[in-house]
Amino acid sequence: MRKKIVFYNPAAPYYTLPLQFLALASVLDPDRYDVRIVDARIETSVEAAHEKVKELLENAVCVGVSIITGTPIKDAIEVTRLVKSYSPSLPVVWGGWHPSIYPDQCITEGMADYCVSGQGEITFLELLDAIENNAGFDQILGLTYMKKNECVTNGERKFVDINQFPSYDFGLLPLETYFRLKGSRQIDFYSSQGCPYRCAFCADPNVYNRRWSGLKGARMLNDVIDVVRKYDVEDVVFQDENFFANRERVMQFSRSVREQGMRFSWTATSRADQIAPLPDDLLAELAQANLRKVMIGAESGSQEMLDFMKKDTLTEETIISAQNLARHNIGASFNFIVGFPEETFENTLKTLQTIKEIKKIRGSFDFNIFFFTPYPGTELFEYIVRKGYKVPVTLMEWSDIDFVLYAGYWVSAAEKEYVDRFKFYTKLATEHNPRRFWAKPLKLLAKARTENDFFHIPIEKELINLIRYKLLHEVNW
Ligand code: B12
Ligand code: SF4
Repeated sequence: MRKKIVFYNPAAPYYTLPLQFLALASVLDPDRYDVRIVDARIETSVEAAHEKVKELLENAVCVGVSIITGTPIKDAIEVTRLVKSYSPSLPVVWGGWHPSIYPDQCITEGMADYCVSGQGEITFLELLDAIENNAGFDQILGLTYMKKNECVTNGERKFVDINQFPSYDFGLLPLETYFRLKGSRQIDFYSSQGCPYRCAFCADPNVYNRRWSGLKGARMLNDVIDVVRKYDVEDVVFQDENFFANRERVMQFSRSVREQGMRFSWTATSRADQIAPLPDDLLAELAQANLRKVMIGAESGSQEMLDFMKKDTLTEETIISAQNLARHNIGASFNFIVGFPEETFENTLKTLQTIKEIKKIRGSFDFNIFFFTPYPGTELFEYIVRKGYKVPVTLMEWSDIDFVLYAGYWVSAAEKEYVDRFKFYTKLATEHNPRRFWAKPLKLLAKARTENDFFHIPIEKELINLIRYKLLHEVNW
């Protein structure tokens, strides 16, 4: 009889497909294991998600929980407690970005029995074998566990080329439910793992040691086409750390998509120094292959800050990227980070200026501004610890951080407010929603404000905040 593997994705307000479980399931023998995925994000409540887990515990080999740093940790702890209270001897395995960096903490404070660091496929497979056969765990690389009351971490696992792993089975997920929640027949896809760059604010260089591997052109195309056809998918979002890391691979994919007459649109992650040097024929090729949007980690409009965070890009490249994409009618979303300790307000203003320039190039280009968060396992985390700044220490402290709204305590309230108002008015000024014709006067006012950098007395912002919380939510400021 097949044994159950129960995977749990902690609660969060997003509907991205839990690709990590499809990756782990891809290496498991389906004749031997019955993989069940409970995603608290698509359940009616966290309680309902926990109830589902409870019902699945019988005949399970283990429960696997995936965790990124921040609020998902809280639910991970709760579900682990729940499993322990109903099936005390059933192993609970934690994996993902937070356990990769702090495996000991996740075991000693989070009650996990095992933690898997980094790429999880082979480690998890070997762990299952060891659990089922009552074998030892010392040889399983990438694993942390309790041995005779001591938390031990085995050696690091070598990064495996992802072409060696089988294709994902998207049938393991209730895709129609995700489509309904996402509002379109959109899937997320993972075509490469890791990243060769060294950005000091990012955990990737630590978790994957700057290694990168991507599905080869033909395999990638087949896998994507397979899922697109099978589930009538209209849009594919490549959630790779760095989709454009290998230009030849991307161009091969684009050419094949066009040649095969595929109609789905797609979105992918990139860097300014990957898009800026693209010649017009390649940009045209991408546009013809229905590249809908590129998500660019632009990070800053100040060269000083880009150098500080080791982004290894130039501010001009951000602008050239925007011009390139606009010329070929490809959408874009630019991510920025401000509020580093010791970042001057002048540098923050340079970032806001860059956003204004991007918006002038194409009003519909989107942007996000995040306040710097000292992610664990990053070079800048070590830096700010050395500088004496206070950072989260315990697992519970890490779980208290809401990254989306977080601003370090070193950012003054006035600076935070200025950036928030800039974000609000710039988005409102360039928002295009024909249904909201009544918002036109507000838009005009916002335009005047952004053009003159005048964000005092934000009555409209307060009003919208107060009266139309829903509207605010829709516009996604
Ligand atoms: C999609 C995505 C999102 C989605 C949802 C993420 C999610 N899973 O919940 C959205 C858009 C909502 C999002 C939001 C954010 N995200 Co995000 N996101 C991603 C992204 C691009 C893809 C995730 C993915 O599907 N990967 C594909 C799978 C196959 O890879 P994987 O998750 O790493 O899984 C492998 C291993 O980690 C391991 N594994 C994972 N889980 C498990 C579980 C078990 C049991 C085992 C054994 C192994 C295992 O095995 C897998 C196969 O090898 C990643 C970057 C990336 N490419 O991974 C960033 C990433 C996870 N996000 C990150 C961040 C920082 C954020 C934000 C804070 C951004 C922001 N400033 O707002 C927010 C807030 C999240 C929150 N706290 O709630 C960081 C996490 C850093 C950290 N320390 O946790 C990442 C790594 C980006 C980065 N390079 O910095 N994100
Ligand atoms: S921020 Fe992006 S480019 Fe930089 S190391 Fe992380 S994944 Fe790579």
